Amino acid sequence: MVLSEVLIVIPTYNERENVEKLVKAIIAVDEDFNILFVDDDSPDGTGEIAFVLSEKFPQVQVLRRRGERGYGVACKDGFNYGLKLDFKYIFSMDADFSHDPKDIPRLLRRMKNCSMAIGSRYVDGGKIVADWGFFRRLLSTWGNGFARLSLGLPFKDCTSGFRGYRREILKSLELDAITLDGYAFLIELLNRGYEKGFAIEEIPITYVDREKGKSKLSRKVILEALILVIRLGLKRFLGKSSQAVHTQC
Ligand SMILES: Nc1nc2c(ncn2[C@@H]2O[C@H](COP(=O)(O)OP(=O)(O)O)[C@@H](O)[C@H]2O)c(=O)[nH]1
Ligand SMILES: [Mg+2]
Repeated sequence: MVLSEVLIVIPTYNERENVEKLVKAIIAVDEDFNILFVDDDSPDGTGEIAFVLSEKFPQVQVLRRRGERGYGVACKDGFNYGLKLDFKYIFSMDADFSHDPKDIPRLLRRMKNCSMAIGSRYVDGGKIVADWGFFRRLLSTWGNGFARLSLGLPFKDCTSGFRGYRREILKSLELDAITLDGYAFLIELLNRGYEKGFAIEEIPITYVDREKGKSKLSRKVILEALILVIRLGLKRFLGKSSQAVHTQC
């Protein structure tokens, strides 16, 4: 481990072709960034490769989880690790180069004035460079629009996994109570942070589709996010209408 304030949490599942290149790319940006791979016992040996990298680079640590799978839980374990070791700034990013390590300093600079910085594909200046089919594009844009409207969130990209958090916000979000996975995990964290009044900013990024390996996006992940948004949306709506009844009385 190197002495610094920044930890970058990278959940991995079957990313053997990406991890070494990613470590080198992050270190090229700033050799003081610490990197934590949280691997769920990937069958393709990503965990072993990450472990070898951790012996070669003092910046790299590995959390190998056995018998459990999930993007959300992996991030949560990574965040708890960062909190325990007193990191001031904790990032999450994907292992597949969809998120550019060169953007980290830009997010970090903005975090001097806010508690969470979201690498956003949907604000002005942000974009997606991907050969996504109709369904994936629809899912991302409509999914984000639906989450925004239904939860009343003033953010354009609620499902970006490229984020920087100050330790204070992670500490106050009661991470252990969140059991959701995938996009639902990301939406839930954002919603909690917003409800608690933390300053959250979106910073434009260019999201590039992965070149190596496969997406783990599953129907279960999509369904879970949909159910969460409907549940929280209904809660918000019912809360508002009962407030209106009280005001009328
Ligand atoms: N530890 C862990 N990481 C995961 C899991 N599923 C996905 N990931 C990682 O989370 C990141 C985003 O996943 P990805 O498949 O690229 O999702 P997509 O970008 O929505 O298509 C990548 O770094 C994956 O390796 C999982 O079950 N466990
Ligand atoms: Mg990806």
